[in-house]
Amino acid sequence: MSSYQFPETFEWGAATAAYQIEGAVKEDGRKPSVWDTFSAKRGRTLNRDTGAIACDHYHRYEQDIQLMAALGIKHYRFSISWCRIIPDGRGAVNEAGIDFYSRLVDCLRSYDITPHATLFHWDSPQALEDRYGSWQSREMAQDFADYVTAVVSRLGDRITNWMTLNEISCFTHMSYDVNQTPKHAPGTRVKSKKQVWQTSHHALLAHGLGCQAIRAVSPVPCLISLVDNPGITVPLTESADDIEAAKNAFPYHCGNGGIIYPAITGEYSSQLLDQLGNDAPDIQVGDLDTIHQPIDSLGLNIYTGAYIRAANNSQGCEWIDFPKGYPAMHMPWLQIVPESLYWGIRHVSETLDRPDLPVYITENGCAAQDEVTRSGEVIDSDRILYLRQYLKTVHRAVDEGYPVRGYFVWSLMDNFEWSWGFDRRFGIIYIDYRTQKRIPKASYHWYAECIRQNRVV
Ligand code: GBH
Repeated sequence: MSSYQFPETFEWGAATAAYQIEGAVKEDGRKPSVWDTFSAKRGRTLNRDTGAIACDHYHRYEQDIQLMAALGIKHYRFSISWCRIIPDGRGAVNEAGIDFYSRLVDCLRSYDITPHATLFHWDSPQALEDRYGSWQSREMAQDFADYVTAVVSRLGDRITNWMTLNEISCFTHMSYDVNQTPKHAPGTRVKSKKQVWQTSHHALLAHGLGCQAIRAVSPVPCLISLVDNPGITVPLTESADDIEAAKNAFPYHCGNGGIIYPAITGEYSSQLLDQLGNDAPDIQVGDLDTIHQPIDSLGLNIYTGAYIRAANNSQGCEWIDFPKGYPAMHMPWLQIVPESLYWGIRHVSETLDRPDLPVYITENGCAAQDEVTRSGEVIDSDRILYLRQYLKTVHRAVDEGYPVRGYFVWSLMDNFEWSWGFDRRFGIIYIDYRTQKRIPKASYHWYAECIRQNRVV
């Protein structure tokens, strides 16, 4: 019948993260995360914004869930805050913290919306930063697993879709750096690249131990996924040579070979290890087995891509710079490359030796310079333009038989955009931060129509 139709089973959703929306940072026993500490320091976030109040979702979740229901999504991806559950990072469980997520989940389920919970979206407990430098220490992996045990044993009767860690590189390689002050919390200068790779290795161990903990304590069968933001290599033309070049470039790009490869294949990619030499992390006996746990799906967060073409050099490929004036959305890194979704799904499926592994787009979306009109609307036709083009390439992947199961737009609502504070808006719902009023944008209404018709409109 109509074009761009998705299968009936396709899962439409929206995503958020705890520190970016909840606020209420001192309530019900929560203690600081590294992002509270970092954003309170001068010069770390734009306008010195912090997540102290953010969207006040902690108090307004019912209203937000009503907006999800009106949108028509049946799947909601959110994250759980470690420092609400175990405020000191290790030790006593704060039942009041559990209660918040329990209420949230019950409310979601009363609207027939399936919860997909991310167990860690960058907000490490400050207490563990003070104790041993958080991800610099191997101890962080076991503390994470203990926190996971606390959550899953209490909420696992009602949450059956678990995501371990969101975008390992963003809270390791963007948080610990040798040459500059890192843009992400805790913002630690370290002496060597090897130390940086050690932090992501510890995060991989946390993923592995976290998976084991979930399987051990979940009271019912559940699904586990790892969420990553691989750099996506897109063939400049779709000639056979450029496609081959883009595929070969994939394990080299942005450390892909050091995050999803070990998690899915049990090995750091050989290309990456050659590149790293002495900067490679120390890997203890058994680590790769711990990291390489069976998972049920891979979540991909994709916003943009890099164009690649075939070349006569040792790697057989060339990275193409974006020309001046290339279309981009409201972030310096957010060039519009719609095919990045299609190629992300395809490269994962073809290069990780797991062609059947289900894939979700766990984040895709963009920042735009939204303004409220006199009549009180936000008409973000630019975001619709972006989303429509990207979704069409997800459809292409479905059409060609790649195992892509669902799509979560980033984000349900405008929120604390990390070092950019509230200056950048990624939501399909506008937040007026002075009044906390929610205004569904035009893109919200457009997305509702896609969901209703189960196709890209
Ligand atoms: C996601 O990360 C996050 O999961 C989410 O919390 C966030 O709100 C959303 O994106 C929007 O940013 O500054 O040139 O070094 C996206 C992955 C990885 C994209 C780091 C930007 C930095 C490029 N991001 N990357 S640069």
